[in-house]
Amino acid sequence: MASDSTAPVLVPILGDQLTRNLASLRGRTKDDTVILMMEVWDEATYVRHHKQKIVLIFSAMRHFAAELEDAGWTVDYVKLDDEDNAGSFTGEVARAIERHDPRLVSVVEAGEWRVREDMEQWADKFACEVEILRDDRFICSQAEFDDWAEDRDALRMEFFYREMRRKTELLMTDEGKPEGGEWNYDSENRKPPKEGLSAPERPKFEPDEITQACIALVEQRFGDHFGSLEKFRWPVTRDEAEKAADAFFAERIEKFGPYQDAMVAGEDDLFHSMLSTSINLGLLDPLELCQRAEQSYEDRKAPLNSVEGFIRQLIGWREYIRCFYWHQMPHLEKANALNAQRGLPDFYWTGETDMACLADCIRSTRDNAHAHHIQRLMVLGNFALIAGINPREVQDWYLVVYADAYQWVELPNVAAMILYADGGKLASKPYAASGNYINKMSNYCSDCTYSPHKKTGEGACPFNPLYWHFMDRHRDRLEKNHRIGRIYSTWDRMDADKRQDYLDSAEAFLDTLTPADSSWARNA
Ligand code: FAD
Ligand code: DLZ
Ligand code: SF4
Repeated sequence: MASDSTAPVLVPILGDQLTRNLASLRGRTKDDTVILMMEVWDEATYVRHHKQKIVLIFSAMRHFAAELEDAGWTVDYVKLDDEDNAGSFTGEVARAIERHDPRLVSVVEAGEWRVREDMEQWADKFACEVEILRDDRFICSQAEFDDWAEDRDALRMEFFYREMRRKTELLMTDEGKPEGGEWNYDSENRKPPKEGLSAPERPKFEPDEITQACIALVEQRFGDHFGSLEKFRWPVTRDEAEKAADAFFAERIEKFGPYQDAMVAGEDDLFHSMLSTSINLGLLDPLELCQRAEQSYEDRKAPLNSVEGFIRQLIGWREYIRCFYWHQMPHLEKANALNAQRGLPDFYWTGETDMACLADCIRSTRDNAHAHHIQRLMVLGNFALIAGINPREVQDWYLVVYADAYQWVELPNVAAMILYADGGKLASKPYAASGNYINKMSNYCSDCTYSPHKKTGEGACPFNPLYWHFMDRHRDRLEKNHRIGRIYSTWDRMDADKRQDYLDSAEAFLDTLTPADSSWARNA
């Protein structure tokens, strides 16, 4: 161990910590700091990430390292193909300690359980002091959340969100009341798409030399992973991410609110911000984005339902989901309250299905490593829920396919929000819906082999019988739920033949599903 006070401080920066405002960098001086960034095999392969996700992370890391070096920092950057690459964060930090003989390793806590567990061993493993700092890019600390959650059976986002509004003073009047009188304008976020609804195209960033090198690396080393690289246009630097944010605030936030739940075939972005990849990497600060949104409202450039809706996603859902993850881990990963055991259908990977809604969402996922929230929730997620797909396979799929996916944000959304696998700690009811919902909120059904109006038998939208099959098989649990229990009186009013028809149609459809090979998601 270096006792010498002139020895440097080693600051490892992980792939989703790409900001100069990181707690481990603040207050450090350039001449006694070595920044360590590592492309490692373990991270690139713990699931078989979408190709765009690996390119995005490596390219953003390489750009950030170059930006730091230009600003005069010493950066020790380990590339995936470096000969002696140790393959893991722990292995690379050990090698860097040998190279630099630091007096201290100062790192910001990892966002994921898997990595944080390893990190917590560093102090014992290394003959060098190690400090693990809180990730203060998030507004709510875990201690604050745990306090709030204590003695509550159900952890509803809505009440947490009000606390965050008070804490940040976003959209609050001088009297401490919510702007406009209501905390939440969700009921104004559900406008169905009108004919021909389309949004201005978001800025697309052509791959520069660094990104092209990452594309070549990924084609060579991960060429058989899911997804296409052809449409890779994600922001990979802070400048690009800021341009993407500028375009959102200039052109799309106005309609973000009303059309938040709308879906249009081939319109992959609609009025969504498309900023999650940049926010999660650390290229954009969520609080600053919320302040910009609030400014749009004050400048009368966007209505309250859009601005409140956007702010709710960030200081409400995003913050809440992260704290919920740490509050519920590690058991959340194994939760399966509904005992769902069916394998993930192979069409989630191939996109080959006659169901037009699913086919479009999977196409967008393959082409862009992205699908917007309502597609993830009410099409892809709803199907997995009502068809009874086992949570582990659904979790793997979502973690693989989205460029913004890290376990801390993916897992609560999948296990708790879409699959109700936590038994209702997060969601007050399962988000189960029939074809009627998708028909109302999208134009998918007009181009589908199935009819949303047909309830059972040949040509019926599979969501219709699956919905009742789901409700029937979970009656014991759901009948007691005050938000969904009333549906059973509709079921009971149907004559017995009709009910049997639904159940038979659902069974017949489920029999047609081919389970996917697990090698899509994980290496053997
Ligand atoms: P917008 O619609 O413009 O929303 C603004 C921002 O709010 C997003 O950028 C995001 O940072 C935040 N946000 C919105 N909803 C959520 C939410 N439910 N949880 C956390 N943050 C939210 N988001 C991820 O970042 N990574 C994931 O792995 C991820 N997995 C999801 C899985 C499922 C099953 C579901 C239902 C949602 C998931 N989400 C995930 C949340 C949401 O779908 C994406 O954040 C959003 O689609 C990103 O696109 P956008 O930036 O255009 O979002
Ligand atoms: C997702 C990912 C991938 C694919 N590769 C790397 C990598 O090589 N180096 C790195 O620092 N981070 C990578 N990441 C993001 C990490 O998985 C993420 O920073 C942590 O796991 C969060 O806990
Ligand atoms: Fe999807 Fe059913 Fe509509 Fe087809 S009819 S697009 S399967 S909801």
